[in-house]
Amino acid sequence: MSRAQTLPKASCAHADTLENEFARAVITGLSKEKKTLPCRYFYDARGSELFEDITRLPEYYPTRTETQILRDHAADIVGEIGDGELLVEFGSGSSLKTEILLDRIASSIAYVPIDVSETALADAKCRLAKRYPELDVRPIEADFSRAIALPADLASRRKTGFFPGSTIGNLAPSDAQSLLSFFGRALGEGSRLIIGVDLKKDPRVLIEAYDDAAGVTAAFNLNLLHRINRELGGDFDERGFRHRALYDPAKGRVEMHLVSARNQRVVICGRSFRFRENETIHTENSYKYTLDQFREVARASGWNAKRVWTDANNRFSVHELIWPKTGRSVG
Ligand code: SAH
Ligand code: AVI
Repeated sequence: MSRAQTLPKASCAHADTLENEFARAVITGLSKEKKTLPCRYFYDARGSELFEDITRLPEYYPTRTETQILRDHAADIVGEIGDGELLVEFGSGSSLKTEILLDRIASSIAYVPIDVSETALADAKCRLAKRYPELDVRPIEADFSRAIALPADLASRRKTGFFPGSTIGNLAPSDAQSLLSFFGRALGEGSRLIIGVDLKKDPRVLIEAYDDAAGVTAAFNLNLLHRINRELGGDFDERGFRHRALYDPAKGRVEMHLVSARNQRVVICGRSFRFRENETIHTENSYKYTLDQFREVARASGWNAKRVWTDANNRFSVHELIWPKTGRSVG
């Protein structure tokens, strides 16, 4: 019998299928020698709000920089999107960057935002409906790494994928490669993917971006403990953990951790977890690439790298990838 099946349902207040998945992920992650929690669970309603606050922080350069790149090159980026096409966005969040593209698309298209955050999808759909009354918006609340059923009436359309925000950086390069292959197969032959990728830079800039002075990123990280308390009946004491961000130059990634301030025990779903003082829960990786490193991941996943746009300071990149028409095999 798997761990998931042995979870005591009664102690998990709202144990429907998705939350059982959450419970399974939390119990598996906290049972490891080096404790981890998957970063996709940051994005409950409060987490999605906190992420939007992060995007407006002076230290968090990625959103500002990518937005400017998209604005500067919008005409080139949307250039080929024609009538009847489908724009599929992975991890769409607020869909604010999408508006930069939509403002440039003259044709009648359909837009499929995919996200795990129900509230982010609902807010975005409501705003887009007002701003673009003609746009056919079909949100999908799902994990983009799982099989995604596109609406049947839209599935045969020519597709452009949009994956901004450097969310790809939250996966290890080998997982990023698999995810990109999966997107290629899902979008189909001849499709394009416009993907935002954060670039390697001075580690001090990186650390500040993930450990801002106002403590918003700390609140975003700690919110995961509130979510566990609320949805899984956990008894985390937020004051018992501190936010930490570090840059590992060998791995080329920013890591976020929650550091236990003391020896303590926490009960979740009826299970007890022991934390030593200074022991950490590793909650997120944010990999940074050079242009060539990312092109190599894209190439290995089966995509052809076409154009790339960057800002003047080479902080961030937006790549255009093409999924080949020949049906070549990918590993
Ligand atoms: N694309 C937006 C939001 C980036 S934040 C931007 O560029 O600003 C990352 C978004 O991806 C969040 O909205 C989060 O809910 C979503 N997300 C993270 N992991 C996901 C997954 N596995 N499946 C679907 N959505 C995911
Ligand atoms: C969504 N993702 C790319 C963000 C990042 O920069 O890794 C999430 C984030 N974590 C801390 N701040 C922002």
